[in-house]
Amino acid sequence: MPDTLVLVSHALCPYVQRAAIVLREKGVPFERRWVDLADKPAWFTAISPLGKTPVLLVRDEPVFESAVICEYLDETLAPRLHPADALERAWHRGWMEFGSQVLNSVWAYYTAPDAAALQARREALLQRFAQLEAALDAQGPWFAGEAFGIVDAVFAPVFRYFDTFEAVGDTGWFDATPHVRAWSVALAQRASVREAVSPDYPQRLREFLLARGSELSRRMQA
Ligand SMILES: N[C@@H](CCC(=O)N[C@@H](CS)C(=O)NCC(=O)O)C(=O)O
Repeated sequence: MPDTLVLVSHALCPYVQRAAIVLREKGVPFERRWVDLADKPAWFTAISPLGKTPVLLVRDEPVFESAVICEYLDETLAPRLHPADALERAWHRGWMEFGSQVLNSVWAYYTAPDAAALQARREALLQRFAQLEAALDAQGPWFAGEAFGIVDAVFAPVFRYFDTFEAVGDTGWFDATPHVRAWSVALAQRASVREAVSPDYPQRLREFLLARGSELSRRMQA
């Protein structure tokens, strides 16, 4: 009898998407339980020590922190997404953490209070993309070549922000990094990535960005 898996989710959370992508890549059924992070219910704070999504309930036992959830799923369910070699695996884990740092920089970007901060934070992100350009397998389609891995699941939700930024006229993100662009395009087409969010995600993200009161919000309104 397979374990019952419940992914406690927030509609816009990129860390939740990582776990949803890995679950879909594993081909296992799972249930979504949605939570409003602006009004956390008691059942949620009881199972999430840091008050954050995602939490994966495995036979009702909570596993928290997205990287831990992805690693747990990879250790317990086929097919293996991490490389078999320990040194390669360590390298992939480093790039997973890099993905979390890029998410922090994305947050800094869309909350930038003025034009100067927005520009400085854009340049910081472009520098991260240049580092990725040098690190990834130029042949693609995935980060490490032909095998889709957890690093891919980590970066797919990162790139989703840039689809929305580009859609609102904030363009040119990948002009200097063609391999990162190709990687992001391949990720956007992958079924596990598409299904990690609900169809209204782009609209919800737009509303969320507009409501930040930031320089980007003002440019979106203009
Ligand atoms: N390090 C955590 C980060 C998760 C995280 O930041 N989740 C956000 C939503 S995307 C959250 O739950 N924030 C609510 C809060 O901090 O109160 C992970 O990788 O799971």
